Amino acid sequence: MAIKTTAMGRKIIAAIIAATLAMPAFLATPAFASERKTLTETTSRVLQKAPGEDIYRLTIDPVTIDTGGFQRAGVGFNGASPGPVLVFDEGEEVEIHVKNNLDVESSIHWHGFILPTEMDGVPGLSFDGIAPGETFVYRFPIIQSGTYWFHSHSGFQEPDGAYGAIVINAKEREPFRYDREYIVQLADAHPHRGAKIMRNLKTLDDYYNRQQPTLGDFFGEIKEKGFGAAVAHRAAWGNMRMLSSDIEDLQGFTPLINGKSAAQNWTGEFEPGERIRLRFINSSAMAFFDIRIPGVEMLIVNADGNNVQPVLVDEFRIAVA
Ligand SMILES: [Cu+2]
Repeated sequence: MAIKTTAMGRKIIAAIIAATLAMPAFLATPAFASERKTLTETTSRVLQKAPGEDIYRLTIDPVTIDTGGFQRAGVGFNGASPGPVLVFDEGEEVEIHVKNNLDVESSIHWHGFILPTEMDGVPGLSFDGIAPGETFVYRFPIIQSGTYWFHSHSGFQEPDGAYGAIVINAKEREPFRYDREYIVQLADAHPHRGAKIMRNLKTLDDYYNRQQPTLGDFFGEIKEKGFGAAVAHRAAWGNMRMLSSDIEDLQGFTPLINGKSAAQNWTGEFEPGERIRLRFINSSAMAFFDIRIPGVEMLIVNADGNNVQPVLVDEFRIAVA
């Protein structure tokens, strides 16, 4: 069972600069005729502080997940999945009030953050969770920079939709330049809620295997390699209590970019010749993504919040965080 219930997996977050073909990726020093377009300008989803308050307010809410292909009940922040984008500055101290509007316990874990244990947001480990109707106040200093994310750490709320992106602006000047930036938060939505998936898998481990080997396949194998070899093959898989077609526990996900399916077509606009910083985050329960922008090379400049020796790629793979 690979659906994620804890944040044990390594965070793999890559920030990418993609250069359009109109401009050689390394050498061109673009004329900065226009101002840099920050996230606040490129996405309406950046969370602002309420007027007159120096705090952020988040709510954990029941939402509807709609991929265009299916709709189901889920969990989100401030009424949406994914939740708002949080933009912090390295060096600041943040205060975030989180109200749980669900009828079950909830929590927010700040993925990849270096912070005091009691602010980490893992129920049973660093705090008691947030009871229905209650508000928990997170307060911590921001002592790092880069691209991160936050998610519920209770039950299956995260694969059910309770995730959002975080960007921390670096205090020092970064060793690369860009004209515009976007969040590209990847996820996988399943038509079944996490609890239902767990129940089905506990009842029948191949419940979600859509390619069950059939009797016809068996006869085909006999014809191909003989009766003895066909039986031995079946027996070997039987001893492992697995199906030969069992490449993943759970099939049927719809991949999402910023909460939108391929049909819903998330779009990031740019002008020809601009350098775009794409901040990739894999918030999936299970899906790895192979990322490619046809005809465009990408320069990887930062991973897990650390600047890296730039690597020019035309495709990269990003694992579950
Ligand atoms: Cu996490």
